[in-house]
Amino acid sequence: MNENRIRLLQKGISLIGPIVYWMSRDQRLKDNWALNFAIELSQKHQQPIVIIFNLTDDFPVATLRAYSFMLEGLQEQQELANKLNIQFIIKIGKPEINIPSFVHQISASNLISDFDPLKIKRFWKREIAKKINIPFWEVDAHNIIPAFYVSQKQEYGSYTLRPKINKNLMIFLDEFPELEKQKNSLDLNEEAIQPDKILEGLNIDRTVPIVSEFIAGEIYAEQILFDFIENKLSRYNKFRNNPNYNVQSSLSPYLHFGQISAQKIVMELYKRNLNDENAKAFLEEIVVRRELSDNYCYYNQNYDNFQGFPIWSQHTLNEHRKDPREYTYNIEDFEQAKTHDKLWNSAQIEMFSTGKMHSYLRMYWAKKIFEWTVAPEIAQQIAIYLNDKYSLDGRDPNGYTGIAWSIGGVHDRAWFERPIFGKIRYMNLNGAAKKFDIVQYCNKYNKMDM
Ligand code: FAD
Ligand code: FO1
Repeated sequence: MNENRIRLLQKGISLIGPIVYWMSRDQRLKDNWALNFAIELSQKHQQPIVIIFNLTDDFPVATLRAYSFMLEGLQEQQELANKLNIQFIIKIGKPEINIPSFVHQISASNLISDFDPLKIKRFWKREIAKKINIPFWEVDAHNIIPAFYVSQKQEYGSYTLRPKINKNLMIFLDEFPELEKQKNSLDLNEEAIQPDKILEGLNIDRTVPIVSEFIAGEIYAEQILFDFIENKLSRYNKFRNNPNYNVQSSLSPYLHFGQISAQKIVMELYKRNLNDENAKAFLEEIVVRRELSDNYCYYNQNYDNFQGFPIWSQHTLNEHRKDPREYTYNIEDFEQAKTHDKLWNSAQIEMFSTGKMHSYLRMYWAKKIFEWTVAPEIAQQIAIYLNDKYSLDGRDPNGYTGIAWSIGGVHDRAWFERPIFGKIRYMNLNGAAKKFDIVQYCNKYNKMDM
């Protein structure tokens, strides 16, 4: 495998013992470079391999909707692991406590983690590194081109990252090795994952119900992928900004939880020689925009606050702080879709009831929260809170970056000046009405009671 996907977070002392893959972001066995690296080490050292997933209920805005989806996926992966003679165990609690104690308990020789730019993950890794003294590796199994390789700095926008991606893409579209039944195994008599039983014991927000629109797991993710390629991709470029057409892939919840690999998705398009404007538009999103979000979160620790915005944007937002607002709402008004704007309320209801809001409306939704709150900092926190609480694909670099784009012009350019927005790109009902039939969209959601 391409060595540039791997980096040693801490050298440590090499011992003889099992290889541990601490699975977190990339919650799948197939098409997972972190697991493939663990298998390489286990074969090289003739040692068994163990996968551990640490479940913590203090993940930001943790809800029943998110944890149920995630646990269904993990249950499916544990069944696959057992077929491959790989132990898959789940621990509940703080990773910075459970991972070091597990490493010591089984006298592991190597610890492998998957890459994630979020602050919470980097904190977990720093704390774990202090408590272990074996080689501690990190593998970017999420991005096609590893975030720590494709660029050494925060990129201005897709136009500066795209050439670096295009230059490297082909060498990182290498075939995934087939998963085989492992020879060595370690009998830890781990319990079978029972999602309902685990959920009962978690301290999570149960007011956000499970959604039926999305069935979790890798098998279902692949079905959605093939359905998208066969039945939607040919209309993607023309209708992707129209929420009345269902041509988006709906893959984001599966990508967020790592239940499907972005690289596999791209390779499926290449395999079919799909390179028309629809494929190009989709690749721009799933490769450039998605990896640009990881770049932003990795190189800008203020990815979730006003300080992360570019200077021009902070300047223009500060200049317009005092502009009068025709409407102002608080978080309850937004959460219950009680604004004066039927389109905005319908988008909120779509997210609340299905766990996923259409891309175009996400931009409109965040920009209007900014327009109808007294300060951009408050707007950003409300948008992050509601997006993370109700979106299945929430709590993700794409979300923090999408909200920073909408409110703080991150990866965007300055537009002509106007009240409240200053030079931040403006969106309104007229703009939306030019793109799609607003009444048709609102009728679909507004009758749903909140
Ligand atoms: P498709 O159009 O089928 O795209 C395929 C994949 O490409 C997506 O799954 C995603 O991985 C990637 N992608 C598409 N658009 C973007 C984008 N603008 N930025 C980065 N990656 C993109 N995406 C999330 O995954 N989680 C979020 O919480 C999230 N919050 C957002 C909030 C706001 C305010 C905005 C403007 C965008 C947000 N996005 C988020 C990005 C984008 O809207 C979603 O990725 C997309 O709607 C997911 O639906 P899909 O998979 O059907 O999209
Ligand atoms: N990752 C973990 O390693 N352990 C968890 O308990 C966990 C909970 C969780 C809940 C909701 C959610 O959206 C993500 C969650 N993640 C967890 C992280 C996830 O796997 C992704 O790594 C990040 O959210 C995306 O960067």
